[in-house]
Amino acid sequence: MPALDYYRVADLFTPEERLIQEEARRFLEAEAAPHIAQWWEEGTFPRHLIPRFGELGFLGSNLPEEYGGAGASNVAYGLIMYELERIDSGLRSFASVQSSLVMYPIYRYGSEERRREYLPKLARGEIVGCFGLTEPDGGSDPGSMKTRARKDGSSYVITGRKMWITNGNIADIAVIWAKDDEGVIRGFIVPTDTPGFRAREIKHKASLRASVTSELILDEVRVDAAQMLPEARGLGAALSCLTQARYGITWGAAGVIDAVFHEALEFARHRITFGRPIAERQLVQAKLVEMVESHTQALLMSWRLGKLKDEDKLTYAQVSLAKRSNVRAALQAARSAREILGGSGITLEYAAIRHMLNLETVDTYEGTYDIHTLIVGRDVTGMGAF
Ligand code: TGC
Ligand code: FAD
Repeated sequence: MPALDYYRVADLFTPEERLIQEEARRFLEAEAAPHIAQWWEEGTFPRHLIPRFGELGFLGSNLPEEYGGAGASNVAYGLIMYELERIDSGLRSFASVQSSLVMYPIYRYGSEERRREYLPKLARGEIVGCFGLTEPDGGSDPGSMKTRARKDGSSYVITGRKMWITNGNIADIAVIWAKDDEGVIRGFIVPTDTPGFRAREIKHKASLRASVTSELILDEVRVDAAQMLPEARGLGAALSCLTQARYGITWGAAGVIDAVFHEALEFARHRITFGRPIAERQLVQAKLVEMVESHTQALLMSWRLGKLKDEDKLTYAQVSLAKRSNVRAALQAARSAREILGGSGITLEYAAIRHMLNLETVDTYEGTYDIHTLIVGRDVTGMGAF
């Protein structure tokens, strides 16, 4: 199935970017699409795909090759996220966390020794990382975190709890954000086999079921001071990682609209009611056109953000606008597709309801819809309303 592309946005991609997208689609159609509904229903993440993601350059694709990245453009990175989320938000979440929330902070804020130690293994998918910022008392305001890192000789001793952590139970390392003795937020690379570190998987999710979500409990976890990210000082460092991940999510949301549009269109062409295919009905066409419209807007926004990012001109509020808009548009598209499918749409035989339920998480994590409204609101008025 060719990608939905009403305005020929792909003409703006380089040949290399188009090739990366085609290869990702070919692989995911063969290896993930036939099984994703089952993984989702069983509540399992396909761990066997992790090294394959590494081989294909899905992990840290926009980081330099000398650290194991693929040195690809930000648009190419986005297109990989588009293809992953076109299959399922859980697959994209895995890659987002590994690339933008684990590799990026180590690359951007880590010492040269830690970069060389961890980045190539993370890029190959030999080890898995997770990112612990959110705490049980409220994720929207991470500056109020309670986790503490007490300096003790040449070590830091970390105590606290992190909630809703993607990859938590399958991670070999966790990037943990904690306040030091001066109350400054610092980032630490914590091997998950360190005594005092525990991960508890969160079960019974009705969303993002093909993804591992965990609570992390750190009880006097002692790490060498060399595990700290020396250049990360203050909340802004942690938030800068979110900007990278949110950028990828804007592309992933467009991928979902592509998936649910094609599914709904195919169904509508063949579903006969009152003697005619429902695709001939104006009310059904209106829903399909809204999907094409929101996909076109989402793709153009993401592509423009990618170019601004390549030119180092991107602001985090610009990313917030697209995260907010593209994810909400994808959620609406998935709901409309589910509606077009009628009763069939409530089964996992079709992807619409799985995407719809996944997107309830995507609309909330990485900053809720309302928090992104307030981020852009502050940017345009100069007045914070948090
Ligand atoms: P505030 O005063 O706004 O910011 C503190 C400093 O940070 C700077 N900053 C950013 N820098 C880069 N990127 C961003 N996105 C930034 N946002 C803010 C800011 O300029 C400031 O710098 P400086 O030099 O002046 O100190 O801090 P605040 O405490 O008022 O918080 C503001 C707020 C609400 C925007 C922020 O806390 C926020 O974004 N909250 C939402 C939290 C969130 O998104 N959590 C996500 C957790 S990770 C996750 O969900 C992973 S899901 C898996 C997946 O990605 O697939
Ligand atoms: P709260 O912050 O308690 O917000 C509750 C409600 O209040 C929301 O509707 C919010 O918009 C609203 N609200 C809050 N403050 C304001 C305000 N000032 N004005 C108006 N409304 C407001 N976090 C990580 O650190 N790492 C991960 O890997 C990760 N993965 C996740 C995976 C899943 C499946 C989920 C569900 C979450 C994940 N998160 C992760 C956490 C996620 O980022 C948080 O859930 C999110 O930031 C919201 O925090 P909260 O759930 O505590 O809601």
